[in-house]
Amino acid sequence: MSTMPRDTLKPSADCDVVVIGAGFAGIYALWSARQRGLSVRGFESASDVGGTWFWNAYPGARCDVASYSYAYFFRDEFVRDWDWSDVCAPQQEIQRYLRFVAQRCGILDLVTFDTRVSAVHHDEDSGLWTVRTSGGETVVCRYVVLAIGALSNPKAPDIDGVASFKGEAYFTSTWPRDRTVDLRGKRVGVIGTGSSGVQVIPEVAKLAKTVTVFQRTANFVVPTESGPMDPARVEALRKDPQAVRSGLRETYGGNLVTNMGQHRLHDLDQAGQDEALAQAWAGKYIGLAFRDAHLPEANARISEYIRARMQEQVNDPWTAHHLVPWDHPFGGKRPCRSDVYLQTFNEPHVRLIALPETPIVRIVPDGIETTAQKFDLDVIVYATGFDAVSGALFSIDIRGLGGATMRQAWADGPNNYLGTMVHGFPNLFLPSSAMSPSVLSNMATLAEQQIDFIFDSIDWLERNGRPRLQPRQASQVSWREQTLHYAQRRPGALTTKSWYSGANIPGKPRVFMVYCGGFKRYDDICKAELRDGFPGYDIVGDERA
Ligand code: N01
Repeated sequence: MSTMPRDTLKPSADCDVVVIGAGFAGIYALWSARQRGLSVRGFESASDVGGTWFWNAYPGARCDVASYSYAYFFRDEFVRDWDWSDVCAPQQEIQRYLRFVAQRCGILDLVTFDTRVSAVHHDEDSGLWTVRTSGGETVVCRYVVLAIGALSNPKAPDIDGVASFKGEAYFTSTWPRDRTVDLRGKRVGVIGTGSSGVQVIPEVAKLAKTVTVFQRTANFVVPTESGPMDPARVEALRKDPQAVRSGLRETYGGNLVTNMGQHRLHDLDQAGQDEALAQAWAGKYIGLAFRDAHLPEANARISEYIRARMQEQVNDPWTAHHLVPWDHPFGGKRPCRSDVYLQTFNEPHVRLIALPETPIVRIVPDGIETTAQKFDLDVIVYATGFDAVSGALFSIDIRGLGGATMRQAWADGPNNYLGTMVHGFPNLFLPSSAMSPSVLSNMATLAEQQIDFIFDSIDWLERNGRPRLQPRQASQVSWREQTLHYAQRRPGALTTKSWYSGANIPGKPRVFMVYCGGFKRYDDICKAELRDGFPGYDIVGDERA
């Protein structure tokens, strides 16, 4: 039997930080750790960096947030040395960009690729975390950054007979990257008409013999900003990237939008409203044009305007009517953006099936059966979305204080403070998670802001004798209330069925997951915590207490 004193039996850390995931947030986290003198390891389940931009390699995938601000700003060289080909950059280009940044930052060697993290367990005595991987490796560390993304766990299709299909089946969320999927001359069925479906369907239609689109819920589809980058705007960004970086955090959505919120619709007469709406539609910024877009009256007018513009683009009246969302207001869930989606339904080989009228009964070996007819198909494309936020989190066995699991902590839905930490899980950080500005902001700006907040917090802990930080229960309760408060002010947020509130997954607790109080307000609250010594947190082992 060992006679070693108890202290020497405690595990010691292999490194200061483990970062899980190498997308936008993970790459910046790895760089930040090293920059601040911390030792760091990274794990990534994919074979390369990119996160969402690695996996969602479906035809037509591109960013519908403008490249002017959907990029890193933490080093001037990334603004000055990278040329975007389009205001809405395609998926392959964004993935190349992320590799370029990772290479320039010298963080690729820190990451073990093709490796999934299976467990992350806290040891109360030592205050350390043990990270276990699918490759059988164990790493002990002080801090864990779970940069695993909000939309990284595909939703399993809840349709009978999925496994029985004998043709080819593809998910937009895990589209093959090692070969070209040949859809030429094939009969293709696409299930799902969210942002991914809206982008993939026009591309499928260019090649397939027939395209049958199975739509359960129509979505708002507004124009994209796609087109060449404006050299004057690029020049302005390059002049002082750090000023741009600070400026992004002063906005509502973390975006550089020059034409945002010029009017209040309410202040204009009917003719003035018509003109302002037409300008906003032609300028491709209708979602951001009006200061009172969040008020029910203005929102109803904007929704009505977009529905009319959508219907105009489709020749067949039945199809036009069914492609328009009548069940929710604009912004109630994430609007889709495309300049070609609606017109695709004017092609003779493209057909819309409205599932509320004729639901899918089952998938059969050679196609899809609805209550009205059987569709013979060679290929099924699932654009059926994600088990957002908690899906990816629960795929890892996470245990905090007292061995409590993250599943237990989130039994009633996501629960955290400032979107980044969970009570009972000290020194474990969750960028891009629930109850942050999330997808209602620019995710690139958010990644930099949250990673800065996380590493400023870690710096503070390192300077103060390495105590452990966890949010107070009361802070979580209040943060959930604040998130709900702002959601209540957003038309349709709490009444529309969407992944924002977990409503796309049967049985998932309904909690609105996006903080709609605006990026600036969010950033100010984070800064106040740092400035005031973390009043919303418990600091375990703080020698000053
Ligand atoms: O997923 P979704 P997504 N039977 O959940 C349908 C981001 N993104 O991958 O609405 C029939 O929006 C489902 O129908 P319903 C963006 O944040 C960004 O498209 O549940 N249909 C819906 O139509 C976005 O919000 C970009 O009735 C079924 C669709 O599948 C998020 O990713 C591009 C079904 C799923 O839509 C998710 O978008 C792409 C079933 N059993 C995505 N199950 C950018 O450009 C599901 N559906 C930045």
